[in-house]
Amino acid sequence: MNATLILVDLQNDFLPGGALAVPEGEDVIDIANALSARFDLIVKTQDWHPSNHKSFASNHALDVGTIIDLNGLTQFLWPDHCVQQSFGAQFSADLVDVENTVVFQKGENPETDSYSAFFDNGHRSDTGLGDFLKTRKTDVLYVMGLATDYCVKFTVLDALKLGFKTYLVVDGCRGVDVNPGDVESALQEMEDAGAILILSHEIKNV
Ligand code: VGL
Ligand code: ZN
Repeated sequence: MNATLILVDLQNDFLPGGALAVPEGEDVIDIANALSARFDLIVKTQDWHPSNHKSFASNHALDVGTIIDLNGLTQFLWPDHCVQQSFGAQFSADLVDVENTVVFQKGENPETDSYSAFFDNGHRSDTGLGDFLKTRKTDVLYVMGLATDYCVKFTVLDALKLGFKTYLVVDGCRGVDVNPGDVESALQEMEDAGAILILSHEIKNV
């Protein structure tokens, strides 16, 4: 067994004061640091949008929360966030740097959103993460981060489709909950798809 830790979008814009702050998002940083020290390979994902990204309400002169069709896909419009090179796109300064960490960016194409660390929302382009993990002989993934009901969920669902044994570290995640209950449904959806829901203190011998 070869396990990799995936830290999803632990970036300033998803943390207090950020453009798309996830409630209690800061509570997962200590867990990320504690787990990082125990894995041989850590992947950090980074939401990385150009300023003209079409998931931004501002680029349509519409309100945040409006739902539109974007190139054939349903798109919830977000505030501007994680703009390339901005402070908001940087990883939290409280995240401790560890060796053997690799960064995968997503969301660069202005025409499509990309919640999953593996593919864009239309499964039209590939970040290369799946092949990378296979070349590193990873067969087990532990996933945590922000936000449970968006980037964590779609990362986990794609990981399962690609055949990885996938653990979702529940206390290491927080969600947006645009509609109350979204986080609960996301956890259920991941479990139904085959994810194993665990708490960080239950992780042994990785
Ligand atoms: C995310 C909304 C937009 C996330 C990224 O990291 O969950 N959510 N972009
Ligand atoms: Zn985004």
